Amino acid sequence: MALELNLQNKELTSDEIAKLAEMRKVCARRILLATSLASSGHPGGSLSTLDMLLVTYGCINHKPADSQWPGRDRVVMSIGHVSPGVYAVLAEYGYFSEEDFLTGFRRAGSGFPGHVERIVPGVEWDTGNLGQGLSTAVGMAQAFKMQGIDQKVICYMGDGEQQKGQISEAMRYANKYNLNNLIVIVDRNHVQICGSTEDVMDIDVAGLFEISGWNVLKLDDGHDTNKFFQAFGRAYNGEVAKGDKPTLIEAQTVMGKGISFMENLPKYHGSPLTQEQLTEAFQELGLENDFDKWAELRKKPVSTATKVKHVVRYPDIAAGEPITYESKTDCRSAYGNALYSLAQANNVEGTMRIAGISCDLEGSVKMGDFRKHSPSAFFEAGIQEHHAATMAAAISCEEVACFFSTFGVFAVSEVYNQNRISDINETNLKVVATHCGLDVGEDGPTHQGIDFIGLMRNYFRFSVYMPADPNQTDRVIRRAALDSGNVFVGMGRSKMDMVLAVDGSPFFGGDYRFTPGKGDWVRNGDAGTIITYGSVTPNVMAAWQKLKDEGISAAVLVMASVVPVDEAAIVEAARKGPILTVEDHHVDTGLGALVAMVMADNALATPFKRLGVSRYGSSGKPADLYADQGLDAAGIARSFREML
Ligand SMILES: Cc1ncc(C[n+]2csc(CCOP(=O)(O)OP(=O)(O)O)c2C)c(N)n1
Repeated sequence: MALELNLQNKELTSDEIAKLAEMRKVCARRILLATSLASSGHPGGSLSTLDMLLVTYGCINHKPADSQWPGRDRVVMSIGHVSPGVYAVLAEYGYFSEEDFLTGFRRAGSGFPGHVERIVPGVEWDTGNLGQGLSTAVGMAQAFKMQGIDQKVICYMGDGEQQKGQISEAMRYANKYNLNNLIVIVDRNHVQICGSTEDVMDIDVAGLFEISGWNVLKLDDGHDTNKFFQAFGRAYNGEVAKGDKPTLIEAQTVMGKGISFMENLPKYHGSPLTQEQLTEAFQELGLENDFDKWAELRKKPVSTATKVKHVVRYPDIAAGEPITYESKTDCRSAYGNALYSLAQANNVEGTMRIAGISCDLEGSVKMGDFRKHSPSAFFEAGIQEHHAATMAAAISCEEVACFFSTFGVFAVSEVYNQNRISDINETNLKVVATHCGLDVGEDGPTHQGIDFIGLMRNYFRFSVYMPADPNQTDRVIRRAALDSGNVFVGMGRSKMDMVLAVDGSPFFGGDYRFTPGKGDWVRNGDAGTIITYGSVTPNVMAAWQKLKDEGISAAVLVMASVVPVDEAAIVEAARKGPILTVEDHHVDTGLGALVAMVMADNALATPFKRLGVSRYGSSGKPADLYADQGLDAAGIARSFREML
């Protein structure tokens, strides 16, 4: 390895300082070349973080030849835009070659994207949307604590970035849960895109961390490798005032450090140098400008040889014994009971495999029994959903099945971009949202999430399950825990009747097992099919009975697996006859839209009607809200008749 620094030493030796200075020069050249070759990218912040990054990788536990060695410390680059600096340093430590980086940077399909991504050996998280990286680092640190693992997490952040509110959420959380295995380094260069941080939006960075309970180490020169080494060593070794708390190193730096005409200019946050400027910069570094040689090499087809598939460890989960409910109950309680049962089957102090996170709604989302059983795996994040969603996703990549629960509106639309970044990072998050749809009732339209399917379908790696009753909820939750990958499970608030088979037994009870991508034919019939899921299923069953009493025999297809959807079952229904979709969701962006798409894709035409929420609901009893939008049994039966 290029350099190994011993954190037991009080300071760097003069040889180490000289070596770091040499490495800086090599890396500064790479940063400038890469951005000029790509005609884009972020040289300024790369040069301001450079010295600290070089020392950090010299100090931490890692194995460049085995970039995903499980025992490694984690470095999360919340400032994903300083990718040139990160790649330059990782190349210096032997993760890949300089040629790989310089010929690939920012080229389509290459292994070196514009913002750091985990396809690059040594990168831990795809970032770029500022303000989320600390929550990711907190999640990793929390997962290590929960499992008794002694590894550190280091998070690099910008000073402009500190303006994001999610960071305050993460700060408070890390303090509350005593994450003393977490070190944050803020690159305090006082510059962001549109000017100085003081002009754009002034923030007392250290003060904010301080009042949130952190240790704060202020460094007057983040380019002084010896000073940074000492501060980093204190933080890493816990030689700080509050040994049980996380530590911030606020390091004063210079944007564009080392190239006289770049220093302190916002322009160079995101502008590469021209050819002439590059020559001038290289003269300052005492180097030749070999731009042309590299530009020639970049004409070769792009190489993908360095790309890695990031391995996330998902635990083997025991599903426990399914519970069958006979009498009216709510899906929320079935979720809470299933989660408790999963904790009993999987959580042993020291190897906790199921974690739960709520945002001041533990009682409403029924996580109480889980918390009592596994207090060290339950995390109350407060009303800080942005942080909680990101943190939960990071925990889910550390051999833990992590359940994040809150109301539908707060679990999906509130944190849409956080979940999107988790989706990009191929996490194993389990979002279980209660209080979806008009079924929320009296709390009114601000609380009635009716857009979750449309939003979730924008992601490429989220399954979406909407169980039809508490028995199906029990089986859906157990299945979600078994499978790796991102899963959303949505449910309403009210108590409901079980869906019964024709013989009167619970359809989803006993031996029923939920299979992703499979619909369930709950009733057969030849007049047409009602396709439904979730809270309105009892109304559909009542409508089925009404129609039957009138001599109309409808089939009922329950589509709890909305993503992936059971295309074959939809095609079968369309071939049989008319289709009515019924859902407690925006009528244009839910299951109805999906069924229409499947029919169009398969060139199938049949009488077809979509029933759903066609305007914001009001505040009132769910039954009245359903009747108001034609989603009660009478309305569903009427629509079916009209369609025929
Ligand atoms: C949420 C979000 N908003 C806006 C941006 C666009 N953006 C990228 S970098 C940046 C400025 C960051 O400033 P700072 O943290 O000081 O980084 P530095 O300029 O020092 O590299 C902005 C606004 C973004 N990436 N994410």
